Amino acid sequence: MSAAINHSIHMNDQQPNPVRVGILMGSDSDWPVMKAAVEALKEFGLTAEARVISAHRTPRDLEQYAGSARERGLRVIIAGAGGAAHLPGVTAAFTTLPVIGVPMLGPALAGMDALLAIVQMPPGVPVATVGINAARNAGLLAAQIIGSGDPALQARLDAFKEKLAADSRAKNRTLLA
Ligand code: RP5
Repeated sequence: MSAAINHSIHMNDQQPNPVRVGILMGSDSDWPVMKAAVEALKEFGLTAEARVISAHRTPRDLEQYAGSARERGLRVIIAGAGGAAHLPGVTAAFTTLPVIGVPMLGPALAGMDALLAIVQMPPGVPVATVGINAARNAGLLAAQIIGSGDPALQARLDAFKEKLAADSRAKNRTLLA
């Protein structure tokens, strides 16, 4: 293990609210969409770290990041990419942590290129794929994955679902008015 990773593990474990989710994106141009995942996680008191790492431009950095993620205390990785969109799949190749892929809306093919690239993983290397640009749902899914082993977080997720239902039912009152 490199000294940098060792230091990082130590620092993360010392934090009162350690980083549990890694948010990867192929470029900083993905950030305006991907920041919705960070915001969703914050609603549930979860801390994320965001990094620009590209499966094509910096593949060795990706191996290092994904390969050390579990040791550093991460529980889920969310990866957003557009176009050829190999980032989520290659991340999943280097870790057994759950990986959630966010297909980014691109200029050429309306995000269908990224959606199909991310969802069509080979047997044995799953990526949980959310909708095109659906970074908020990726953050919520990451919270639910972590919450499955955390009763306090589960209670917050239950309250969130109840509010979702109440807000939905309230729409009937507007229609009837
Ligand atoms: C993809 O290429 C990235 O995820 C991004 O969506 C896109 C363009 O990157 P930039 O040219 O903006 O750096 O791999």
